[in-house]
Amino acid sequence: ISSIESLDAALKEGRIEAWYQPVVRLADRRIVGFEALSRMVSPDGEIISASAFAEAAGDVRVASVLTHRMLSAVAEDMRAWSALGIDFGYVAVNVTAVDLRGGRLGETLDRLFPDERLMKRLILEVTERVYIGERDRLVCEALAHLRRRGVYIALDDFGTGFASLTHLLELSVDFIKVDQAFTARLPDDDVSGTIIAGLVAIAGKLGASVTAEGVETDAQAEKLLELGCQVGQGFLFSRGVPAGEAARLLMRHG
Ligand code: G
Ligand code: G
Ligand code: MN
Ligand code: NA
Repeated sequence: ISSIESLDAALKEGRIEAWYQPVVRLADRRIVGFEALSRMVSPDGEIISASAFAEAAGDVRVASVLTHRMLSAVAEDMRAWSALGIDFGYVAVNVTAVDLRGGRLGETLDRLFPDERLMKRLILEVTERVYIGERDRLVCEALAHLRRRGVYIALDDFGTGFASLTHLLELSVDFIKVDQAFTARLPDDDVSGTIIAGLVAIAGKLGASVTAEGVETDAQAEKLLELGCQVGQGFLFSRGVPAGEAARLLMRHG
């Protein structure tokens, strides 16, 4: 059974859940938001991480169904947290080029987030892998349009894709998420550190901010702060957790 077929089946059977990895302010480790990560519940109850079906997630046939499922789960969780008076900050949802080229994301968001205040807590995280051509007009226009509606845009896995700096010329983004490959080389690797400090400077000029991914050690977190990077996520703080656990984390140190 291919991963596309099993993702397709899981979506039809309601076995895809949104889990949440905290994003923290490095200075005091307070939670400023979450990245929603999809998890598949296998028929025998095992939790399967998105890396096992990442390729399937980009398939034209299932991508928009997965994105819709994640956005509606996130909308529901945001409403529940709000109703409890919990300040969850921002929630980032991963989207693909397929979603952006489809041109329907704006309407979907209007339907799922009728409350504008909640829509303004949403970040769409676009991985560079999605850019096929050097200039993808449809993708650029879709992002600009969504941003005008008040949704924030993050460039995911920054620094690993093809011509990543080119994207900064063509897209307006709010967050740049530095790929974990750079964080992994900290604190000692000078090249990695210089690249991160450079990105912080570039982001500053663009009115964007940098989030470091894959923070696993205290030494990395301290080095990131030294380099001017204020926000991070990674196993040092927390793995992705179910919505109920995310709420408990917020109440404990949110
Ligand atoms: O959480 P995990 O390490 O399994 O994620 C693996 C990859 O899958 C990451 O690159 C992540 O961006 C991607 N991913 C996680 N959730 C989603 C999702 O809901 N949609 C898409 N398109 N990609 C996702
Ligand atoms: O590509 P994307 O950034 O969406 O991927 C997020 C993925 O990275 C998730 O699968 C998540 O489980 C994984 N991840 C999150 N934090 C860490 C970390 O500290 N170390 C490593 N190795 N992976 C991480
Ligand atoms: Mn991501
Ligand atoms: Na990433």
